[in-house]
Amino acid sequence: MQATIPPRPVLVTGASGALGRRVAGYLGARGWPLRLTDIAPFSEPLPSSAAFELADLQDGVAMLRLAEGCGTILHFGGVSTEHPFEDVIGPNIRGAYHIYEAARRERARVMFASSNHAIGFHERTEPLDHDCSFLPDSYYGLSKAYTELMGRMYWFKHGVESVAVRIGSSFPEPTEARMLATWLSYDDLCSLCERATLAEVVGNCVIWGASDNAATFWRRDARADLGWLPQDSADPFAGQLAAKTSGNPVVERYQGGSYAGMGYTRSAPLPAR
Ligand code: 15L
Repeated sequence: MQATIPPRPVLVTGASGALGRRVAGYLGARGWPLRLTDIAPFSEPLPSSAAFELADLQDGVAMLRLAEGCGTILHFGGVSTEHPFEDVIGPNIRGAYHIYEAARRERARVMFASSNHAIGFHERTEPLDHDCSFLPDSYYGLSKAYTELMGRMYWFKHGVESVAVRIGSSFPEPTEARMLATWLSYDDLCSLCERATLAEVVGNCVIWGASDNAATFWRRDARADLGWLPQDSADPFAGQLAAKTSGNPVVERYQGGSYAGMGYTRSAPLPAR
């Protein structure tokens, strides 16, 4: 069967990171015209349909130029773990603004690599739908929540479509008990990026970025509109990982796990919700 190739190039930010590289390799192997960018060099052979340019998300002019003619921006760039506020704000907030401005100018769609840390202070016992309240567990999670809101503003004000993927834990395989709920396989991530690009209409929607895990914290989202169904599951790892917990009650209580526990100074725990 002939692979579907999007009519306009796809810009991938954060292309040199662990997830960006995977996605670039997967889409490049399908012959998609790709523009890859990152502040770090691309360490793997470049797909033949791809061009790479070193650039900083904080350089708005560079982002406008890179996005020229693109139909979709897969936005993986920025800091991808918890950092001091001052280190997060430039790449993740100013950077996201440059991406949405570029999308507005090009009438492009954005797939934003958001994170479970935008809602990480929800309890693990509380199943969430896509329209749950933001409850960030870190400066990093706050930047993800803010960028999701930015996407909402650009949709209402400018008609820029975006898919915010609240990625759980995307690694080669799950490595601890929490990931029995949050794990997203690389293959499921890549097929999600493909569907987020090819789906006819996405509006402004949220997807829980997790594989088909029985232990999930998450329920309803817009995956049916995208035509995306995860194929992998953390379930086969349950036997070996179920007992692999942190022993820290804050970390074990909240969906964001260790991010909720980082720098935690509250003296008395909040009552259960
Ligand atoms: C994330 O957002 C991080 O990028 C990743 O390194 C993991 O910490 C992941 O969340 C997770 O929650 O497991």
